[in-house]
Amino acid sequence: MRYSIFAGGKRLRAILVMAAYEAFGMIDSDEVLPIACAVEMIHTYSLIHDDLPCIDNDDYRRGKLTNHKVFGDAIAVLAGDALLTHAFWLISKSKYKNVKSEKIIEILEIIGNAISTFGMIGGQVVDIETSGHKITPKELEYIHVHKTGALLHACVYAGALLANADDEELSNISDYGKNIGLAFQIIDDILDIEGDFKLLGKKAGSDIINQKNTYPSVFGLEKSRELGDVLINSAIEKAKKIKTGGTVLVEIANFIKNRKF
Ligand code: GRG
Repeated sequence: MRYSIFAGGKRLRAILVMAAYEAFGMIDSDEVLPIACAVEMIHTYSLIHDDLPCIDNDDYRRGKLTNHKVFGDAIAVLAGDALLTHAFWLISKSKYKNVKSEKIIEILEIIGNAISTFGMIGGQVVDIETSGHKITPKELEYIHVHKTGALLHACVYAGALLANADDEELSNISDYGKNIGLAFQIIDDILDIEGDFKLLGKKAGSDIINQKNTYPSVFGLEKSRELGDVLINSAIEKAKKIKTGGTVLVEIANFIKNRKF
């Protein structure tokens, strides 16, 4: 668990929870940190499992050997399971940081749903089952929105919920999350073709080896970049609507667009 969680990574999901929370004028890091850490644990679990020989069979992640390469498949499966479980325990412990139980339940609902069969796992299943087959743009969007976008969306939504954002603000942040979520995976697809091992911390080209359907394989590189840009611009528009301060969310959207890792 420690090997993979402290292997590095951008900490984007934790940052999104905190940025959304702070966008609504909140600054109590004690309250938001358990949720931010929990989503990183969930994300790291998904990476450990995704790298397994039975899924993507990758040797490097975050610039280091993948978990199963160091500890073996059985411990890698269990490290992922334990990180996932630990995350929910950590969120429940927010009650000691004076977060109201009803708020904790709302956050559990949004994160639980995002990584369930209705979210990340559902997207991953369709991704695996359609590998090597021709799919429609709609099916591809389903995969990306669920496999990657759902957790990113849940991060900003959970931060906003914790900050007591009202319905209109929740709707804006939700659109922001959906847009950056899909854009993030489109850009990930592009980096899997053009990325550099030293910056990415993992080998590029894994999608082609695993016969994955990606935005570049369905739309071509140029069109994929355009689609990513449209989504990022829509996200920025929504962030700018947050009266209390969406500047950091705008910067994160731009970071996602320009990232090289
Ligand atoms: C249950 C066996 C089993 C497998 C499930 C849940 C799962 C496998 C896979 C989830 C899908 C997944 C891993 C999507 C990839 C999302 C993605 C683009 C990850 C890379 O995120 P970054 O770039 O990584 O933010 P860092 O290392 O910076 O945190």
